Amino acid sequence: MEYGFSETQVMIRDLCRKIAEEKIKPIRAHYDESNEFPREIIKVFADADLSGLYIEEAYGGMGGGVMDLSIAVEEFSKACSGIALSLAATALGTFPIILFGTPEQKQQYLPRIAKGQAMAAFGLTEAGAGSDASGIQTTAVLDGDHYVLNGTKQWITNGGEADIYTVIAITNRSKGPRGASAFIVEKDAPGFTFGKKENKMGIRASATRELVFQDCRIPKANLLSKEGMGFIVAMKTLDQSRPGVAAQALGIAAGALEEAVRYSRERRQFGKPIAAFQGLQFMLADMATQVEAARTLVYAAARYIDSGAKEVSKISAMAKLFASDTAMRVTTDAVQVLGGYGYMKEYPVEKMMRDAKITQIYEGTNQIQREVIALALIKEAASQKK
Ligand code: COS
Repeated sequence: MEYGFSETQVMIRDLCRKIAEEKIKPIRAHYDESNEFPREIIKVFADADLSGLYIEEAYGGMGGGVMDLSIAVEEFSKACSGIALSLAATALGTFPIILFGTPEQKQQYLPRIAKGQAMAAFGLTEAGAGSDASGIQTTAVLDGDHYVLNGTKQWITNGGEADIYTVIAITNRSKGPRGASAFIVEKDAPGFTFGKKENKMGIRASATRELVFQDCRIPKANLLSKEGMGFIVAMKTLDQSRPGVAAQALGIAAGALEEAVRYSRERRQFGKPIAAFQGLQFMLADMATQVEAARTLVYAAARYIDSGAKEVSKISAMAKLFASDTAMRVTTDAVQVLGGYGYMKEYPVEKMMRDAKITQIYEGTNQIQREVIALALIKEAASQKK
């Protein structure tokens, strides 16, 4: 199926599929095992002109949107979602600049990201502030021409590897969520260091680190939008980025389905391929139907965002919720189809099952997604009554 792709999107899909097959599949087990960051593949993305898929052409990008990014993330995630995440997490760190940056800020940062010369990351979460994003403690205090940041961000994807960080910090605690502000912090800013690298269950090719700010001085010009807009910057960014997590989950599920179908045609028991047994056929049929339903919702969300629609929180959260729950179910079933072999590291489905789990957790747990969806429903109903 072509899913109504434009010619460019078909090209992006085919190119990413080729890279996934030829460059990612052969190395995925190594990076999963070693917990190292796959620098070599970042260069492949850049050389293939894929780093700036979602960045305006005026800033050196390809001028696509969330849909083009989702196509790439899906294809790469079929092979390895940890490796694909370096691209998606750079997009997460770049969206605040795309959405809220001044022309000067865009000119300063976007071309480097678009050309693959710089990676980005997004710093919101802290040890005590996960779902409760407005509970962050990191502070930013204006001192002459600089802001001075103090605090620690936790579990930051691309941490230590990225060159450009968008960071949410409190500038006026008495104002609650309206007291947060968003900043661009470069890796070499004085007072900015990195904490321990996490040892994770899945997506192990992805770097997850703490960001530590100790009297970190950044130019005043690195404030994004206005003081007090940090929470809104964060929420709008997540609205834009959640389809990327959904695309990652979709890719994982689709990759696991491919493995399950292939194996069930090869594996023989009781004198015939296990694909000939109806119990297994029903499992494969359910898995495929769930993958297709997730794909439809992910593409709908991405296209809706790209259309310039204003209220995108609901569909974005729905896509993330549905695709990630699908990834968990489908990968678990894929392990079941492969049986004892599925549980072994020689086959990729056990890794896919481990990788799937995080998609139900990060960029807002699926409990938070349900809250976002319900709040949007209530808001819509209230506005219809007026
Ligand atoms: N777009 C624009 N504005 C938004 C918004 C959005 N998507 N979501 C919330 N806001 C606004 C609200 O309208 C409100 O504005 P006012 O101050 O004018 O009333 C303000 O932001 C505060 O919103 P709210 O009261 O709903 O904030 P809560 O603290 O209750 O938080 C949730 C809402 C739970 C939805 C939010 O904290 C969240 O998404 N948490 C998960 C964070 C997350 O995804 N973390 C993962 C790590 S980041 S990779």
